[in-house]
Amino acid sequence: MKSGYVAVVGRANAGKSTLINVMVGEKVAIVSPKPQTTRDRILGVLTTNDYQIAFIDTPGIYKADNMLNSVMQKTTTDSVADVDAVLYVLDAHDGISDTDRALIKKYTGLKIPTILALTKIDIMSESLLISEIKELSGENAEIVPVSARKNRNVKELLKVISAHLPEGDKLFEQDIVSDRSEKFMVSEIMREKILLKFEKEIPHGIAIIINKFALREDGKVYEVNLDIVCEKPNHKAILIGKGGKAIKEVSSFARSDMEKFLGKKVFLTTYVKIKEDWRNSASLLKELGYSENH
Ligand SMILES: Nc1nc2c(ncn2[C@@H]2O[C@H](COP(=O)(O)OP(=O)(O)OP(=O)(O)O)[C@@H](O)[C@H]2O)c(=O)[nH]1
Ligand SMILES: [Mg+2]
Repeated sequence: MKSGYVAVVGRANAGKSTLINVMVGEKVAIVSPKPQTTRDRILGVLTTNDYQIAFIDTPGIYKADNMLNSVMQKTTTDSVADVDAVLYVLDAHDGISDTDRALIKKYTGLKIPTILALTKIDIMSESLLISEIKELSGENAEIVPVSARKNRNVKELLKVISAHLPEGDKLFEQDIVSDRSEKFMVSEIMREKILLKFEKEIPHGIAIIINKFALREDGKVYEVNLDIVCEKPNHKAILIGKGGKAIKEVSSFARSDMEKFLGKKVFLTTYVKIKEDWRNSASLLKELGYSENH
């Protein structure tokens, strides 16, 4: 069989995590319309009779303007070392930017098979797609147009990726889909609901600390106790809302998704805490799990 690691890279918000979730067939990474949703390297594994692909989801390429961003960008750079193929995800409906051109040059120059997934074709014109394919046809890379949202041409993309992988044994057990713990996913679900509900800079300055993640003795209910860390007192006030309305609403959405994910009831307690400018503090980044070797 064929097996290997595939780094999934591209600009922030291109649709990398959505595409990985569809390819793997399970939600291994959170998704939102805001750039910089993914902060960590996350593995999503797809196993079939013919191949096993270990996708490495990465933080999207974005101008680093604080220490957290720099750590995220390093995570992405490091993720491309030693992979068997690179899947460059391009938001085709947004057009090819100079950043895309430079990044595609960089990855195709690495002498690793590179596949360009032109995604979001469900919301764009065919003529734009054709002109983009023409422009990219000179690159040393296979081009596959897809829609992750409408699950269009994803099987074709998997065929192309697997064809580029070396022959080898499975890297993971048959039933493994992610390298992340349930506790990590629970904290990510909380962050996803905040990304979806709140506007402007607030969601980007949020981190989650899980204080308790335990199954009650009856085996039916998970007790989850977490802190939502924000950067400023006015952010805390917005997160909590009038009479606690906002935090109640966002916690209720998160709880419902956590229950779906865990297959059990969840008893969720949330607190909002302030850690001033944590995105620029090396020690706080470490405490919050965003150190470089994370
Ligand atoms: N219409 C359409 N929207 C999509 C498609 N794929 C992703 N999206 C949307 O694009 C937005 C970004 O998706 P993500 O998967 O979070 O993008 P990402 O590249 O992982 O972003 P970062 O983690 O921030 O780098 C979300 O609102 C998705 O719903 C698609 O095929 N079609
Ligand atoms: Mg992502």
